[in-house]
Amino acid sequence: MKGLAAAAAASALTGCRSTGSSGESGLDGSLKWGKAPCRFCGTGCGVLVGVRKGRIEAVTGDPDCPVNRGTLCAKGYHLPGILYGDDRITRPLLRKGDGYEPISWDQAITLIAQKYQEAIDKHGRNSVGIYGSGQWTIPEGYAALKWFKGGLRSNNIDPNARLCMGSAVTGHMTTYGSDEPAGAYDDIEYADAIVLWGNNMAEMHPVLFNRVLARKRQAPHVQLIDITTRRTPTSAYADLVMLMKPQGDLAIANGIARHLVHHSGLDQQFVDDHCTLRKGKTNIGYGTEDHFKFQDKPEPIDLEQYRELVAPYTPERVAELAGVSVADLKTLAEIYAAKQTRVLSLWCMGVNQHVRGTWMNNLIHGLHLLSGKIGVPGSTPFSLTGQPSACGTCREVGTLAHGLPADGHVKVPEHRAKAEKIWKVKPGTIDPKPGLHAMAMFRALDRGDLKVMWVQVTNPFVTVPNLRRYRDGKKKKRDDSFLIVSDIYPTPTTALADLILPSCGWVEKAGVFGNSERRHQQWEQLAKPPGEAKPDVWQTVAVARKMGLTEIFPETDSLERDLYNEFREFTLGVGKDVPTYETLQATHGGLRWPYVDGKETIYRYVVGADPYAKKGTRMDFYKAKKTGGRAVIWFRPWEPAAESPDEEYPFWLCTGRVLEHWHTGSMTRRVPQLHRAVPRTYCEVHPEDAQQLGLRPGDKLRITSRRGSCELQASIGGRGKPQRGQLFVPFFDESVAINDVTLDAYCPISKEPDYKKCAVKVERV
Ligand SMILES: Nc1nc2c(c(=O)[nH]1)N[C@H]1C(S)=C(S)[C@@H](COP(=O)(O)OP(=O)(O)OC[C@H]3O[C@@H](n4cnc5c(=O)[nH]c(N)nc54)[C@H](O)[C@@H]3O)O[C@H]1N2
Ligand SMILES: Nc1nc2c(c(=O)[nH]1)N[C@H]1C(S)=C(S)[C@@H](COP(=O)(O)OP(=O)(O)OC[C@H]3O[C@@H](n4cnc5c(=O)[nH]c(N)nc54)[C@H](O)[C@@H]3O)O[C@H]1N2
Ligand code: SF4
Ligand SMILES: [Mo]
Repeated sequence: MKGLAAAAAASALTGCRSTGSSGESGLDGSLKWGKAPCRFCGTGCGVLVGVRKGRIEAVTGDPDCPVNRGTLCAKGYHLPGILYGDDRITRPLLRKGDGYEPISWDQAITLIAQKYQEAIDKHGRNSVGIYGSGQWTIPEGYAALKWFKGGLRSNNIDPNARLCMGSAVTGHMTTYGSDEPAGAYDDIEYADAIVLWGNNMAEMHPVLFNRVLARKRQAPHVQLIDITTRRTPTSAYADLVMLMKPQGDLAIANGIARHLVHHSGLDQQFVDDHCTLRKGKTNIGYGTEDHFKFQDKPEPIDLEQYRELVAPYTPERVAELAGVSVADLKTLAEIYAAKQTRVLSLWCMGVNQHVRGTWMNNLIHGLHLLSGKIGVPGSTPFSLTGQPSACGTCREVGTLAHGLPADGHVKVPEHRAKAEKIWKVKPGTIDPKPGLHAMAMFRALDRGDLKVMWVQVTNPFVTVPNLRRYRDGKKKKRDDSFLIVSDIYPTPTTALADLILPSCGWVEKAGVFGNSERRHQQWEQLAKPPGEAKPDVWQTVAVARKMGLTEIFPETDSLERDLYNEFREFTLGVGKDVPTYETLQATHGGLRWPYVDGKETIYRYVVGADPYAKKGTRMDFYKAKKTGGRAVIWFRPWEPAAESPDEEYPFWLCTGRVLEHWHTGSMTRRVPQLHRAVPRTYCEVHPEDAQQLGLRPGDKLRITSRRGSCELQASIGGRGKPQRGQLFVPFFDESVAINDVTLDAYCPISKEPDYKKCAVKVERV
């Protein structure tokens, strides 16, 4: 595989580098090269794609992309295979009895328009919804947002990124007044210590993890700390592995904060110059009830009050709450306290998929603000993104129930007015009330309140928690319910659809993605789609136009270019300036915003590095308008998980992923090499628990929670090693509905569910 890639790389250099943008489609029979970002994880590796006669023959890492500098991970090298499974959906399919019949695109578009209009006429604009994705391209997400909020006047648009980056968004917004990180991947190359707060980087962000390992090789003093509930392949590279109890992170972070303000490490000058302190509500609930509502109430506090609030988090108490040793805690606290040590904190789903996810995000940012470890190369809190464009499409475009582009919120009159002006719709068009967030949308579907729903580039009937409720909800016979699903393959979600639409995948269409470090990358259509497959953006716009919204979606020769450039208008002058589509077309490896005067920004908010940062000594938190340009250090306490093991359900269940597969496996399980590598899911069990349960590797076991159960094989001493009393199951295998077992409790602030913690029992089958 690697040899093939190296050969491809050699020819790619001449075939693509010189053109600066994509090659041609290779229709004349020669191999033509084009550029694209990888369509998997939020790392955002640049890929060179070799196409002959409209079919991808080779891929290689783009040596000109600063993210990956020519490398790829196993999934990246198998990108072509994900498009060439033998059961691609090639025609629109309408449910007829128990089966489906093919219909034309014209019939499909007319039917969707009619279904949406009927539901709106009969039940109001809140009876319809669209559920999208962090795998949407920016033009796809922007079109859906504009159609819904500017056209249908409904705010019921939310993406799967709610299940993933929701807490990162609320974490950034409540800390800095603007979403997305201050730092960039460049920080890796300057860090003295890299602290992972609950992420398995070796498997989930492998190419970025390579950069971490390279940094360690170049500078052997660099420490890697893995705070985790389970030993993962990442742990093998760590200098210190802190195995903690689930939910123990809240205690650990407070313990370090206590050390900083009671002992050493507080950067008083930085806090005085750039920060302000707050506490919020406590005992905030878990969102398990329908119609759950929560509004935080920030209260200003001073440093003395903060000191008192964190005082109870003594090393002994933290050790008890988190199950870690006092000695390890001290080591970690001293890393954050040491004046000269540059610390990079990284995190992903362990922190975000958390019933106190916003709090955990606030706490990690807080450690860096208290110690002044931000805005210096190598020192920064950096939230890793899951999907390729959760940042670009969901967070920057604002395809969230409350969102508008560039940090906009439907509640804010000026944000609505700006959108109405750019969209050229009547003032007052946008509904000021946020719509249904992801979990609320699925609950509304179950209750029958949501009549028409379109699902694009996501597979929710595998991936939402407490799945049985929502699957059964969709199966209830209702004459007025209509589910549309756009996908490239049949999935458990298309199996529930009333209408299935064939989509173009990855480079079968043009697009733009935005990765974890604010980098936008554009690509052209390079390969031929199968059958009648159409880009998702085309599908959305066709329906909008059919519903009479031709003024907001005028005819054009490039939807992608026009929609992207229109989205760009929102970003200009507000510190989120993205380049034009044309600039991105001519650039290899993308550019990071704010992009001003032809220059990208690596270190956001840093005076001298960010063109918007003008005031202040070192940093200028110019987006924190509500707090007078000061970043917020939050006091957030430890609170228990929504559900903890008890006598009846004595185990913790954690769920997640493996290196070879992407989420529900719809794509990677169709690549024979990846499928063979990990053909079925499994349940990791600690050897001593296994012995007590009478389980040997490969034995069948049943996991049961208060919500559901499933059967799968035991893995003992495999790739990941859970602690005693804990289990781990990857969710890539659609034949095992592990989400029937998980709990739909969520962070009351971000509404992101906690897939990492629920109580289960296990038995041998
Ligand atoms: N190969 C591959 N790569 C991917 C993906 C994929 O499907 N396959 N998906 C991408 C996406 S969308 C995402 S979101 C990311 C996910 O990337 P990660 O978050 O790295 O991976 P997960 O397997 O979801 O989560 C595993 C981590 O959760 C931590 N954890 C469990 N409980 C707790 C807790 O109580 N507190 C804390 N702090 N941590 C806890 C564990 O320690 C473990 O390290 O991966 C991205 N990359
Ligand atoms: N138990 C458990 N559940 C989880 C999580 C967990 O850790 N544990 N993590 C959550 C997180 S972080 C995430 S991000 C979600 C991910 O959850 P999903 O988004 O539901 O999972 P994917 O498999 O990525 O679904 C993407 C779908 O889009 C299809 N597709 C691919 N390309 C295209 C295209 O160009 N157009 C269209 N229309 N379709 C396309 C694929 O075939 C696939 O069916 O899962 C969440 N669910
Ligand atoms: S690290 Fe992520 S973006 Fe890079 S090749 Fe692998 S899956 Fe693709
Ligand atoms: Mo994710």
